[in-house]
Amino acid sequence: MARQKMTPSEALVETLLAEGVRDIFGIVGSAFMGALDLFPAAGIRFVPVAHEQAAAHAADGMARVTGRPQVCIGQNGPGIANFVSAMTAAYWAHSPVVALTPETGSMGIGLGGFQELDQMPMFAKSTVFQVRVNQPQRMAELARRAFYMAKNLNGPTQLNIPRDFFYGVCEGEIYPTPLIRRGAGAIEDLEAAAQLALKADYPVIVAGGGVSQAGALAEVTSLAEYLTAPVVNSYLHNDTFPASHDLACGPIGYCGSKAAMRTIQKADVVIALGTRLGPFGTLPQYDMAYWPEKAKLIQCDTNIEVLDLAQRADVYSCGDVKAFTALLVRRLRELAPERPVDEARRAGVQREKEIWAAELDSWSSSTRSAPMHPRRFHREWTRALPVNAIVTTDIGNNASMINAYLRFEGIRRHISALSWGNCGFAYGAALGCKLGAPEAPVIAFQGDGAYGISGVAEVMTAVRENIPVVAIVASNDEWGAEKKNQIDFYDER
Ligand SMILES: Cc1ncc(C[n+]2csc(CCOP(=O)(O)OP(=O)(O)O)c2C)c(N)n1
Ligand SMILES: [Mg+2]
Repeated sequence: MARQKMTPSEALVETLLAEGVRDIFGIVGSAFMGALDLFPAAGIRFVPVAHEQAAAHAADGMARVTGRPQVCIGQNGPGIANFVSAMTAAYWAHSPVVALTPETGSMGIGLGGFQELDQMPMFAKSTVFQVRVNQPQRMAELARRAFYMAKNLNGPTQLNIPRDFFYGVCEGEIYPTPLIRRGAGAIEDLEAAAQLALKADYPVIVAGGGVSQAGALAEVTSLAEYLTAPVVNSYLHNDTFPASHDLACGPIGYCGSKAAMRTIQKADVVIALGTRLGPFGTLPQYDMAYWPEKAKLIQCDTNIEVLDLAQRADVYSCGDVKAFTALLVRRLRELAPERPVDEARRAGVQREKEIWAAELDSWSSSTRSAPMHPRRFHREWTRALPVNAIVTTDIGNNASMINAYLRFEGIRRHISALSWGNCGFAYGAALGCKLGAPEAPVIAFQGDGAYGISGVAEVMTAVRENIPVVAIVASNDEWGAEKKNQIDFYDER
């Protein structure tokens, strides 16, 4: 589209359309009526929620299942302030949420009028890019920039708009933002990775969230099969390798799979794909310090800021996980075309999995029915999940316990609060997941405490907007995870 005269509200809405946005989550407010008024004509569905936190979680959930930027909007001041926690969840998840944040009118900024708050500082640490529309004429350009940065820096962005700047006349050019390909990273790094992987006695792959985001499952599977390398999922990313695969060991980290942790303990080379290897995800578990400190480490991630962060590696590659892994496999096949399957290693993995399955089973077989033992409950409901189900998970004792039970066969299925760890994530995120993947059954799993923070109110949203998600609430009448701290460390007070 060539440059055209339009209102800034039109420029914004046209930009949203160019980016493929069809749903926007938020709560109505006088600050953005001009844009809101255009949504129906543009075919954009405005999904009103009960609390703005859920709007940002829904945009995040939708972004994570679609892989495309998604949008939330709210009233200046108190509405926008309610986004903060959810935006931070999206930030640590590298999820492209674009927050449209109308603010006090340009002529009133600083006067202490109605609903005033400087809205930039509070998102400074939870966005990859922020911009204030400083001239209404720049609406299309800056809105486009917010999408460009969300897509290419893999994280939430903020477009802050003085509320009077929705009106008037501007000239804008509308076109979709490009996705800049990263490629496989530097060829030298790829070669070093191939040499290291080839020499490994016991290579183990850590499949992080980046495997989902890059759509790299086929490539990671080829790499695992070529090397006969067991694969562990990073913490709260149980969907980054098919659970039924021979070489799948399940997740490391809090309440994860002992088979995964015992397996990675044996590694002499770890290939970390799309993970920052955050400290919370490698902490000792089940009294086991499983992280192989002496192993050589290869780390590939598209986000340069997560390399050399929590773990020092021997080979780094800043590249797209899919492209990197594909080329790594190709290079390995060149170097050693006839590499046989390591049957002993495969059998060893099988054995670890059987031992862990039997142990988990023994914890989960209580026959008591009222109240049912939580582990029995978790085993039963996770077994009943359809194979294409998407599960959003919250934070709490039960939400953590299910890490050992949740199995997925495909990517973009396990959508969790991750290291932000906020109670109240699951239900709002599930609303967005359902709109992003309408064919999939979507289950929001949380404790009763977390459900009270956000879920209960958002049931009104789900019913009114006809967004059929299933809430599973582990109701134990307690903030269980914190009660556990009081029991364990405060003499049961
Ligand atoms: C927003 C927020 N507030 C408080 C906490 C601290 N916290 C962590 S787990 C937890 C208890 C969760 O209780 P519930 O959802 O009922 O799950 P349960 O542990 O009982 O399974 C709390 C309060 C948090 N993580 N996030
Ligand atoms: Mg509880």
